Amino acid sequence: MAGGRAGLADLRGPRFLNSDPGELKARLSREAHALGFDCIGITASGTIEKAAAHFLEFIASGGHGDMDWLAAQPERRLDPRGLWAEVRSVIMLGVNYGPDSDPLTILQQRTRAAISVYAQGDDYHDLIKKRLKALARWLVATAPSEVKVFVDTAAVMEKPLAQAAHLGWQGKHTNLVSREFGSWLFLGAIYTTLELPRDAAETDHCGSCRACLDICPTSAFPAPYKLDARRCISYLTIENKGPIPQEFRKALGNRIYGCDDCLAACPWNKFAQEGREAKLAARDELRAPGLAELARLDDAAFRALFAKSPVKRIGRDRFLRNVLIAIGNSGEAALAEEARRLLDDASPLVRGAAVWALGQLVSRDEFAAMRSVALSNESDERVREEWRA
Ligand code: B12
Ligand code: SF4
Ligand code: SF4
Repeated sequence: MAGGRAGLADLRGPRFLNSDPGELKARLSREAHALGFDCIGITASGTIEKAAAHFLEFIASGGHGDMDWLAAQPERRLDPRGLWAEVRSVIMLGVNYGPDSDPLTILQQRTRAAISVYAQGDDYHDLIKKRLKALARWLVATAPSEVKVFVDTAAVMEKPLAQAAHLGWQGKHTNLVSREFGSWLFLGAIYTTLELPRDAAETDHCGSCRACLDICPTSAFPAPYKLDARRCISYLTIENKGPIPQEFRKALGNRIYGCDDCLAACPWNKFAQEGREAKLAARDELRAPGLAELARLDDAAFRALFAKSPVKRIGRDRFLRNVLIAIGNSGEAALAEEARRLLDDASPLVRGAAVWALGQLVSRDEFAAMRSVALSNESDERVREEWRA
């Protein structure tokens, strides 16, 4: 008997909701906010055709650099149905990670490291995925359907879909800008087989502004709304596996993981609010860590310091490569000692960056003396090139 009653209740709930998708949407929004999302909007397949054409141009121009995964199977990315034929609605969600201070201030402290805002707290992927799954579970229980959740890593064009769902617009720096949260939103998506009421796409509010384009230290924007990822410090310090190309080393300054300059320059940030999620807030030890301390991290210490942080994914060697470029840019002769010690590191990537850093900090004569000794011991061709350069 009890079982019968429960069955009846299950049927009534979804039936009622299915007959009133507007009510379901309102409840979904309340549930999303309760779970910690700061904004939500709904769109569908077939709403990002223009973005799809631009995406193909971007890939054809080679702007994705070594990110082959971005170019692979474009049909999955260009339209949500390419990834999942049954999808009817796309629920886009945002989490505000607005910083509590100006991220550009640290760039003046040349003996300290600038880690981009998004990476000073816990990894947003883990946090948002959990919330997306919780919201998707609620949706399935409330209105029987099938769902898939995505954050960052899948073949989903999150920014154009977020614009189509009214969360914001893709600014000239190519990221989504929100009237409420400025540039500081992480995005996530739920694909569902439900037909839900759609929001109207947001329109562009950049106007004649070009603050983000002008501030970029590596001139990574060939034109407004277009990024050449190969020139972007975020790509160079995170995605790029090899040495940092010579032409960008000085421009990196003390940015050792990602870059926030174009985001921070946006005037729409005046409406931004500090993020409310403690796990995403900056850890004190990652706000302005000393370059000398970072240069001494071995593999175990690196993994301990960056446990739960997105920084851990680049591994100790790539991280030290970045730290050494920042040491070379520090203008602080005392830091030459850290670079000198790393000339013997097991990783050629680290040794090569140490050579460049020393070249910036010691006299020509001192460098020449070290070179003649080093070249007789160094077998890695790329490191030998660094000495000769
Ligand atoms: C690949 C990638 C990168 C690459 C390439 C960045 C890029 N702009 O594409 C690199 C490593 C450089 C990168 C850096 C960063 N990333 Co990233 N990245 C991604 C990822 C995985 C895919 C993005 C993508 O599809 N790129 C391909 C290009 C073609 O897409 P696009 O920028 O949208 O290109 C559009 C414009 O060029 C425009 N366009 C082209 N021509 C024209 C012409 C006209 C006239 C117009 C109007 C438009 C136009 O149309 C294109 C299609 O929409 C997404 C997650 C996801 N799955 O979507 C996160 C994502 C975009 N990244 C994110 C973040 C936070 C960052 C960084 C801020 C991190 C940091 N602090 O270092 C930087 C920002 C750098 C920047 N200015 O973009 C967030 C952005 C959130 C937001 N509010 O927008 C995302 C959405 C991850 C997430 N889930 O939150 N990223
Ligand atoms: S993240 Fe930095 S390097 Fe990349 S486009 Fe923006 S300002 Fe330029
Ligand atoms: S800085 Fe200006 S041009 Fe760039 S995204 Fe913001 S409003 Fe648009």
